[in-house]
Amino acid sequence: MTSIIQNIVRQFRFQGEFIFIERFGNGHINGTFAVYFKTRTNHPVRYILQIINTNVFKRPDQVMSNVNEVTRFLKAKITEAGGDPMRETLSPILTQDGKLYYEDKNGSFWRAYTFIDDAACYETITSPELFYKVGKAFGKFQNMLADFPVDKLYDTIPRFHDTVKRYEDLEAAIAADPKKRAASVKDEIEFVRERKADCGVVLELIEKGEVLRRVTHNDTKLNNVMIDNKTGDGICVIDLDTVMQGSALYDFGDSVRFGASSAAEDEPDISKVYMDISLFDEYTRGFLKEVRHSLTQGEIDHLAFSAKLMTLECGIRFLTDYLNGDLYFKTTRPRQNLDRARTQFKLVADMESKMDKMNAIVHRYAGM
Ligand code: ADP
Ligand code: GN1
Ligand code: MG
Repeated sequence: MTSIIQNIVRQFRFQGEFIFIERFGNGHINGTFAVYFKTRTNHPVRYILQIINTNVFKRPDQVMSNVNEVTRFLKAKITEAGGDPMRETLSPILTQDGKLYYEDKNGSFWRAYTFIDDAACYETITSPELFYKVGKAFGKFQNMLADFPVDKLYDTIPRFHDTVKRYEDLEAAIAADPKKRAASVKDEIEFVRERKADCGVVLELIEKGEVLRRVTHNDTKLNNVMIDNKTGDGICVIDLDTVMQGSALYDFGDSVRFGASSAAEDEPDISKVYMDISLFDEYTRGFLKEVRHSLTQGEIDHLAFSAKLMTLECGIRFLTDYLNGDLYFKTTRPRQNLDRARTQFKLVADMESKMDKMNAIVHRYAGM
């Protein structure tokens, strides 16, 4: 272990004697490590150690304040319901001086969590039942936060799901074209421009009060929920960095975007990519089982549309990042962001052709 990492590990109140550290998980934003310790019982214990991406999160102190408030609130709710507060939400490990994060000499911000054991994050859906359970987990998460005092939350990424702004950011990247890539993605740009009118739909509904502002997760990707190895239930919603005021539509839509796809988010062969309607059905069943009583008619009527909108928005973000030279999302190969954008646009087109079916499914489960 290099002395740099050694120094960072020493800053946190981990139990036991350090054994080793390894890179962990597949998030696109933060740097995640598992750190292993030997304890007196000789049973190794591991923790999650993360370097917060300050290119994405300009105020890591505010991110950690949100995480602290939200996890404390959730722990009380989980305990009240007879659950396990150490397993059903994140538990930050404090630094030696009792802080939620450590700032190192280079100005990097580190934080740590207990490791949720006997559970796993999935990168693809392995059975329809799994996606039903993921839907339930995110629905339950929204319910538990329904009475969270929203004024305690910072906007960790302002206008995060403002699709109109995302569209404008894309136009700005096309105009600046710093890597001279715009000419090679004319079809993708055209695809987005044809859908400009879609971008403001949910924002307008929020303005009109037909869709409510709620405390939501805002990044409801499949690998942001931990699945219990024994029961197969969605045991713990993680990656709480973007929990802030949002819409139920964002959480529903973003889950469908990732989990109902037939292929990986960066699949280069888009002929393999489509939206699996049976997986859409499963997720909708799980999510609405938890939240259908609290949703407005305006929300129910736009759930299917939101799956398309969140997919379009994410595609716009990947394309923008590709044009800007891959500065935001982690990449492991050239053109990965372009491949990601293309899969999203293929999904959007597929959802457009299935929109009637998707709406019928939503209304069936909403009316149960
Ligand atoms: P990112 O913002 O980069 O997506 P995440 O907080 O989602 O970072 O963490 C990345 C991955 O690390 C997750 O997808 C999950 O596999 C793993 N992970 C994060 N927190 C925990 C935890 N407390 N216990 C076990 N695994 C975790
Ligand atoms: C990022 O952090 P991660 O990998 O869970 C991104 C999401 C995107 C997603 C696309 C803070 O999620 O908004 O939808 O990648 N998170 C942030 O896979 O920008
Ligand atoms: Mg994540």
